[in-house]
This record gives sequence, C-alpha cells and structure tokens, in this order.
Amino acid sequence: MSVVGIERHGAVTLIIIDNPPVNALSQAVREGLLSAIVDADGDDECQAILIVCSGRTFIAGADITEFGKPPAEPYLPVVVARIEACKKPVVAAIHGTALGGGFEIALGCHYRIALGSAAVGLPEVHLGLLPGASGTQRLPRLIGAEAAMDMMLSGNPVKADKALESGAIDRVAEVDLLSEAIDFMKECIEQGPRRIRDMEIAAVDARVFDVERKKIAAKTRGLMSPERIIRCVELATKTSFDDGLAGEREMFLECMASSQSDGLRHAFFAERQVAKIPGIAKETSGREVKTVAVIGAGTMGAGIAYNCLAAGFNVTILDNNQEGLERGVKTIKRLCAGGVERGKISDAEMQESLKRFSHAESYADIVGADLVIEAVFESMAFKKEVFGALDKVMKAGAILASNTSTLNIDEIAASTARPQDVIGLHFFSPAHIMRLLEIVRGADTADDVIVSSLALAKKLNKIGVVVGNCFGFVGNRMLYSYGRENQMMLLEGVAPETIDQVLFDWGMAMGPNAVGDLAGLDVGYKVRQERSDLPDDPRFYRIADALAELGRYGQKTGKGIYLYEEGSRKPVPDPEVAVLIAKEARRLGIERRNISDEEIVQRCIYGLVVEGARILEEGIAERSGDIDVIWMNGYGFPRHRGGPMHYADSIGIKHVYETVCEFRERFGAMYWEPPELLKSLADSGGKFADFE
Ligand code: T1G
Repeated sequence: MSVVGIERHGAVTLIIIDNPPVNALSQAVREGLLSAIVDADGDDECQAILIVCSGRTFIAGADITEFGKPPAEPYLPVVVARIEACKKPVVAAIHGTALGGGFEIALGCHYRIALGSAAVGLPEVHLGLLPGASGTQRLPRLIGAEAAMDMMLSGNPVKADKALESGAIDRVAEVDLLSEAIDFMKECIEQGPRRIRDMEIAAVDARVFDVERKKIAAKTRGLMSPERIIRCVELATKTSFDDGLAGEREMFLECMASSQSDGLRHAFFAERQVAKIPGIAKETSGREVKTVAVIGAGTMGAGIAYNCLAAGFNVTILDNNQEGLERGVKTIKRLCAGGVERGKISDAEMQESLKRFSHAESYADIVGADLVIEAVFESMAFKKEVFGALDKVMKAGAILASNTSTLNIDEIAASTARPQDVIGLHFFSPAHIMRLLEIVRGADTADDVIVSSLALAKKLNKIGVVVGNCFGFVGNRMLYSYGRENQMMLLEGVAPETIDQVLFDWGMAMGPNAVGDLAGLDVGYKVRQERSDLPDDPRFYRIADALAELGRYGQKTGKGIYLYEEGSRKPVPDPEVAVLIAKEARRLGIERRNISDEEIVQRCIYGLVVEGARILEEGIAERSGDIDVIWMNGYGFPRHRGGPMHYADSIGIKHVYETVCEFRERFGAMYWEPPELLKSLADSGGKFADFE
C-alpha cells in the first residue's frame, strides 16, 4: 500500500499522505512526497498542488522510530525546500495536528488552510530537539521572532483560530476541509507561490534573546535544545536564510546526538508502551464506568473525587465522619472554583459538574456505583473492614479499587467474595495534579477490570502503569532504597541540604529531605511501624524515625529535617537537627566522613536501579520502561535522563554492576548484593530495555 497517493481535481493535483497512525514522515513518505511534488511541478496541466492527509490527522512530525538509526534520504529539509521551490502554488490542508516536521512541511508550502478544530505546533523541544527542517528560520519570518520563539520553547500546539491571527495559517475551513481548500486554491493560483524564505523578518530588539534565556533558565535547568532554539531564532534575525539553515542543521544534529534527547525520546515511547499489557488481548473491552464513589473524604479522597468529577464522571464522596465529610466537600468545591479562576473551565461548566456531585454517609447511597475507590487511612484492618462492607452492598460487576500506596491488594481482596473485581488504583498526591496512576493487579483481578482501569487513567489524563502486588508496588518500593541511602549518608556525615542540592543539580525535581518534609515524616513513620519485614539494622531510617518521634513532621508542623518560617515552604537548615544526627551517629558508632557528590548520586540512583532490577526479576513490572515512566511521573526523576533503568542502560550496565559490587564490599551485602539480572546483563553486554 503506497503511503503517498496522487489524485487530479481539474487543474489541482492532490497529494494524499496515508501513513497510519499519525502520518509520520517515514522515509517512504518523504520519498513518495518528493517524487509526487517533482512530478506535479513538471506537469503542465497542473496549476496548483494540494497536500492532504488521510486518517485522523495531518502529519504529526518526523518518524521518531527512525531516530538513532542511520539517516535515510531524502532528508526532510530537502523535501521542504523542494516544495517551496515549486513553480506553482502548493497548499497544505490541515486537520488534526500538524506537528514538528509536519508543520515544517506546511511552512514549506506557499499557503496553509486548516479546519477550525486543527492545531499546529513545533513540539521538538519535548524530545530534546529543535525544529530541524527549517522551522526555526521560516516561522520567525512568518509570525515574528518572539512569537516563533514562544511557540518553539513551549512546544505547545496552537489552535487554528490563534494560528490564523498570528499568520501561521492563511485560512480556516468552516465545514469541509477538502472542498474549501479547493476553493481557496483559486485565490492561490491568482496570487502565485508565496515563499517564506523570501520574506523579510520583522525587526526585533536584540535584547529579547537574553531576556528569553533568563526566562527559561529556571524551568529548563541547563537543557540543550531550548538554548539552541533561541540561538537559531537569533540567527534568523541576523543572517541570510541559507546561513540560518546551516546553523539550524548543525545545532539540530548536536541535539539529536545528545543523551538528553535520547532520554526524552525514550520517555515519549515508554509512556505509550505502558498501555500494552502482555497477555491481555487488545480487543478486551472494559466495564462501563459512569458513576464513581470515593470512600474517605481526606486529602487523597477529595483530590481523587475532584479528579473524577472534572473528567466528567458522576461522583459521590462518602465518609462516616460528618466533619471530615464536610471538609472534603468544601475542598472539592474549592478545587472546582479554582478551575474557573484559572480559566480551565467556565462557571457554567463548574455548575454542570457540581450537578454530578453528591456526598453520602451510608453505603446504601452508593450501591449503584460502577467503580468505588477506597481512600481511607493506610491501615490494613480498616481497609479490610471497608471492603467487607462494600462486598455486601455493591451491585454485581462494580469495580472495587483501593488507593493504598503500599499494602497487599490480595489481602484486601480476600475480605470480599469477589476478588476478580478488586484492583489497586494508587494515586499520587496531589491526586488532581500528579499524572501517574499505579494500577495494582491482584492475583485474581479480571482482565476487563485492568482494561477499565487503563481507560480510567486515560480519561483522567493520567498515565496508568499496571504493576504487580508487593510491598510498595514499584514506585514506593524503590523509594525505600533511595531514601535509605539518603538516611545513611546523613549519619555518615553529609548535611541534608548538601544531599538535596547535589540531587537537585543532577536533575531530581526536589531533594529527598525536602520531599520528606513535604509529604510528612509521620506518614512514612507510621507505615514503617506497621511493617514487620524491615531490615534488622538500627541505622535504617533512623533519622526520619527520630524526627517523627519528636513530632517534627516537616512543613505541616513548621519543622522536620528543616525549619520552615511561618507561611514559608522554604527549607532552612536547622542546627538542632545537625546535633541530633551527630549524636545518633556517635550512638551507632558510625565514623563521620566527607562523601563526594559522585558517591551521593551513585548511592541514591543505583539504589533505585538495584531495586528496579529485582522488581523486573520478580515480574512486578512488565518492562523496564514502565519503571522509568513511574519514576519520571511520580517522583520527579529527570525526563532527559529517561528514568532510572534507561539511565543505567545509557551509562552502561557493566559500570553500574561494578560500582554496586564495590558498594557491597564497602557497605555490606544486606543492601548491595547485585541482583542476578544486573550481573547477567553486565556479563552479556545487555540492557534493561532488552529484558522481557
Ligand atoms: N513518530 C512515530 N510514531 C509516532 C509519532 C511520531 N512522530 N507520534 C505518535 N506516534 C505513534 C505513537 O507512538 C503511538 O504508537 C501512536 O502514534 C499514537 O500516538 C524534523 C525532528 C500526534 C498528538 O513530537 O504528540 O518532527 O503506541 O498514543 O494521544 O523538526 O502522538 O499506537 O504503536 O500519542 O492521539 C515531532 C509526537 C517529532 C509529535 C497524537 N512531533 N506525537 O496523540 O496518540 S520530531 C511530535 C504526539 C520532528 C522535525 C523534528 C501524539 C499526537 P502506538 P499517541 P494521541
């Protein structure tokens, strides 16, 4: 089946691209498009050329699956330049999204018409790249340097009406794109080709570039491609079109070869792989979920309920404590109002959503719900009591989910007569903001319940990752290793602010000590108190326990490992904590020493990798990419490093294995015995990504 077809509509030649699912610019598409353009340009009966796409969208960009492989001609810039060089007008008819190279193809055309529902964008920055097919030189000439820079640095798509306003497109089709494009061609034929490369770029104050650099510095934290996008646009204002193109090409190839882009491209695909569950047929349909009941009106319950309400579900929140219920309802209404204040929803939409919201104190009020999400206190006894009660009243086929963050989902399911309907839906706080949803599969969980949960995640605009049942599942189980090393290094002599700064500079969104104070040291403390399987090691989380026992929970009590001034969330080192740590170290006979930044990073990050390898060996995660997705979307792991497992692959498993062996010698086998998988990959030169 040809991916590029030709049709004649009178004097107009239609070039139709048909490369599902998103008409990506594979080598075959580039070749077919170039050949079709050359033929049409040489066809005397053809007065104008229209480029359209079949399927759900215009070209969504270069084919990312080809990246990292030897480049294959024709190169995209060549195709774009040949389109622009056509003697007769070439028009792009856009539906869906014209993104990246797709929009660059459209910019090579002389005119652009788009459906009102369409959007255009240059999202390359999200992949650690920059528009590499002349977008950095054409767009500034079309819409101005500043508007072009904003579009490329945000990477966000621009809706057709706004694109029309800026001049990025020339016409919006109201009803039928093809027929209105054919009509539009008549004007284009009269006007003849209009080449962006010949346009003068509007004058701009040269200082805007440094202002932009300062503006993005905090957000992009040393990422390569944003800085180079600015440089490319700067070039466009100062040099000829061809010199600008040469600079763009050089910087594009530099970004393409970077580990940052490798990590970001891995993240892109890994976040799409998670929805594919081996052993569950693609055509398995889920159960219909329209009404959701949330049990527990605390912070998590209210956040989950709001999340479901905003996504269009009918929602009932239930709590047997009247005061708690009122607090939860107030929180949900405040979040709804916040959505209006932030312009995310209109007042009418908020009113409509509140019509779908109710609250209850008795299970009898929720018997008809399609899905129940339990979000009560993290106590196994309490959860079993709730599930036992739900089992008695809920309609047959209702999905019974627990928001537990660590507890055994099979044990919870065993308190019902319907374990096939039970699943874990582990939301991350704040539930309405964090994109990650760990979907915990019980031994008996039915396939259609898993499919329903993945569909729920998508509807909530979250990334649902199916994980197995063990303490802490994937994310929190690995967090123990990461936190353990942080705690150990505190005892060994490193100040909390030093560990936090080193890991922040390495790319983590926040250091582990600041995270502990944010989440609340009491939360982890209570979970550890409930556990009977913790390492027999008096040093294990000793500082976190000591602080919790002193009532120093973190931000919520004004002090934890850090101090917090009234109304401030800024962590301030506390000399009292330094004294406490030194005293505990002496009591435990730990010799204090300086620890290098490199060791701080290796102990925390390789601690993650070792636990991740064990998780893969046990089949708790389907793929190493799933673990990466969890840590990038739930724990602030830097996306440009692609997640802990991809990071290990990128620096070399053998190097990681040898370092882990060294740590075993220095710190003991209790934590640093290398998993068999790590050893075998090191021996075979393999990667976690190859592990199935
Ligand atoms: N290349 C290859 N495959 C792609 C792809 C792409 N550009 N975009 C999507 N897919 C696959 C995706 O992996 C999934 O596959 C399926 O399509 C549906 O995707 C030179 C260098 C277009 C908004 O960054 O943002 O051009 O899992 O689940 O939610 O300057 O896909 O079904 O097997 O995301 O409806 C720039 C990336 C590339 C756009 C659709 N373009 N794609 O979202 O579906 S770099 C992008 C998206 C570039 C030039 C530079 C989204 C979408 P599978 P999906 P969706």
